[in-house]
Amino acid sequence: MSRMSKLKKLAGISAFAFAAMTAANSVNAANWRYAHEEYEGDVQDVFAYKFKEYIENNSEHTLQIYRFGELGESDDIMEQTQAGILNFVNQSPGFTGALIPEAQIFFIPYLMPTDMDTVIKFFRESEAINEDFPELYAEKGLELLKMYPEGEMVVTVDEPVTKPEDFNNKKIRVMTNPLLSETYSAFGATPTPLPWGEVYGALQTNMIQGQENPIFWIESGGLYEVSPNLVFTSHGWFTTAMMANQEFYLNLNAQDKMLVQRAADFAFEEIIKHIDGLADEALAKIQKASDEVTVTRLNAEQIKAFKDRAPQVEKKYIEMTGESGKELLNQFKEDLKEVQSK
Ligand code: 6CS
Repeated sequence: MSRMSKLKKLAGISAFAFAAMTAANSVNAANWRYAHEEYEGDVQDVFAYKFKEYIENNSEHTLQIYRFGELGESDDIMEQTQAGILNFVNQSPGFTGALIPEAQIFFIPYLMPTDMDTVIKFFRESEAINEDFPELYAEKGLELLKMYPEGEMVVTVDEPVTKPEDFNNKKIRVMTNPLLSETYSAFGATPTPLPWGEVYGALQTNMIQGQENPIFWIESGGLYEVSPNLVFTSHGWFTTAMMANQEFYLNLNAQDKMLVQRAADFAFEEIIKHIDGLADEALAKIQKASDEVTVTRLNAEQIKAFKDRAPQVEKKYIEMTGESGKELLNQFKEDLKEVQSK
């Protein structure tokens, strides 16, 4: 056989092999389903679309994303994920706290630092976040892929608040975990747990007089229109978590498991860039859109009055979570100390 015909034959074989591989890949190609709790362009949506971009650029798989309301409330998408109807879900500890009590740790006020670089470092390096939480989620049939911060919590109220007494007789909406209710009781308010879908209407009809959320969400959800007094209390960060149905994840082959992990790492890095400066931009948009909005940044002395009430919430957290919660809290504090000392 001439050299040329040998080459042609080889090329034919490899073209055949390539076609066979591609066919095999497309036979194995799946359309995965992923739901989150937010709207187009919000932080969880950016995360989901970056995850999709990585998956689709690096495999034959495709990802179908469902935003808030398309499949129900946060609790509905979690149920659908646990049942295996959805493959991936982004649910915030604000709601997961009812299922995994330890996830309420994020609602112990003044536990998290306020400085964004320290917060990000903590999420990257913390043993509690990266080793202990995955075990707790696994007990509920969930493969935790990433926990990430969305922004500092800001309270919006019908009148500016500077001390706990100002919260008296005010119903403040909280996400549906019992510890967050304890926090607002400790702050002097009457906590009112509500799913997200009911918040705007409840503020508009004065059924509640306030709520807490990161600034980007106060802007994108138009909350400032019905709750115009923004109070920066420095008491915590809105944290969220992205995970997979564990049975689905464990049944993936090694290559796809790696793909999913890398896609989550990629989306995390992109989200860190995305949230940098986001709060300031959103505040500027709010101030441009409304003359009614007031901004109150509590000073150190005013913060102290709220912070002094944090130990009673920490005590409640330990009562609610027992030994496992106590261990997690110790690890959490150790990790925070480590990142803060660097
Ligand atoms: O307050 C809430 O319920 C919503 N807040 C944010 C920032 N994301 C989703 C969540 O449902």
